[in-house]
Amino acid sequence: MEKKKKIYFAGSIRGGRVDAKLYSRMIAHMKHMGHTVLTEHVGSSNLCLVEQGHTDAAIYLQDTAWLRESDVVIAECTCPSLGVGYELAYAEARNIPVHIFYNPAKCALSAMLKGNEYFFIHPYESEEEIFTTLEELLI
Ligand code: 6IA
Repeated sequence: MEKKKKIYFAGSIRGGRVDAKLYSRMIAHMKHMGHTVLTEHVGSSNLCLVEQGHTDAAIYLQDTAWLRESDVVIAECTCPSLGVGYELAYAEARNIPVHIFYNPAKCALSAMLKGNEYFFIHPYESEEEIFTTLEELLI
């Protein structure tokens, strides 16, 4: 029987919300597969409202706890984000598998990610490809 995973989904927040709807669809797809996504808020459309009332220190403590708890990190990195870069290095330091998705037509992925053999890099052209890859790697 396939094992249901605890997934840390990483996507840009203060780095820019241009891909927020894509994050939301990726999160919905992983949940539909029966997995737990610890960071569902990353795909939320009214994050600015929700963000009020959480101190940055509390966010950092909660997110790093979720990272340590996760079985795998799935990141969408087309929109560059300092926070996501930090999270990927944090996961690498703890031997948590990291899968990075990006659209090469829209960005040049940082050499610090693309050049690191630890990371599984998934360039994609269409959203369909993302979903197919997620299904293959989350079994
Ligand atoms: O530098 P960035 O803000 O783009 O970093 C984005 C990454 O940091 C995401 O993958 C998140 O896991 C994490 N992150 C950044 N801001 C928040 C946040 N803000 N909450 C949770 N994780 C965050 C408050 C909104 C929340 C209370 C709904």
